[in-house]
Amino acid sequence: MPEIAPGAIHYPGFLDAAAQEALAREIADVIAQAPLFVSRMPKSGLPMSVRMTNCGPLGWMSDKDKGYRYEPRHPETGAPWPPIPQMLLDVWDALTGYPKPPEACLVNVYAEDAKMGLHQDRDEADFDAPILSLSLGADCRFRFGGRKRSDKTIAVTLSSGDALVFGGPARLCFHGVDKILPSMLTPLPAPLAGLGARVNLTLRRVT
Ligand code: MD3
Ligand code: FE
Repeated sequence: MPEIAPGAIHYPGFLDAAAQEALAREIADVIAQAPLFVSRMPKSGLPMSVRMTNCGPLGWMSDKDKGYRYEPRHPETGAPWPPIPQMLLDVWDALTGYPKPPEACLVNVYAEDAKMGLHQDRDEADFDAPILSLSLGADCRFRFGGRKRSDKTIAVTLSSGDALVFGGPARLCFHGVDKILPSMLTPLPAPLAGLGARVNLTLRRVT
């Protein structure tokens, strides 16, 4: 398990093919209950290129007027987010060992041309808890830097089934997704096929 930076541990292929398919079924269920939506940048109102939804007590979203935040309900249906699937709670326990369960699981769906600019995750009240990320489908070029935007960055390829845990000094490091890599080799598992090229799940404590 290479530590890509202090506090950032990469578990390549943590989920085998059967576990990836089981997870894809769970996430397809989540999307059926909480449809994918597009968040917008604060102030400019420009749409993000990633489509998203959430499960868990709280979900991350952003719009023009109120900006980045967590909400207990879907912005379009008004329904509470569906629960976090048990298999994700089990992965959280296994990889983070954190004594409290995740409160938010953000589901990011990337089309082949989607990306995510360099940013910090700082919309949470609790920076002590780690963040867990799981990837499905196409590889991506993930970028990881330091606590300042201008710090040196490294590129890491994330592949289907990979897990990453960001704790301690890595929790507030800048990161983003430069690009999705050609997806012909690793399509999304069947339950998610057609929605995009890559899915990333990010589990967090919020309060
Ligand atoms: C490092 N998602 O949703 S996952 C995000 O692939 C986000 O969808 C990306 O960045 C994605 O905020 C990257 C890896 C990740 C997630 C959260 C982090 C890396 C992180 C938080 C702190 C440091
Ligand atoms: Fe992030």
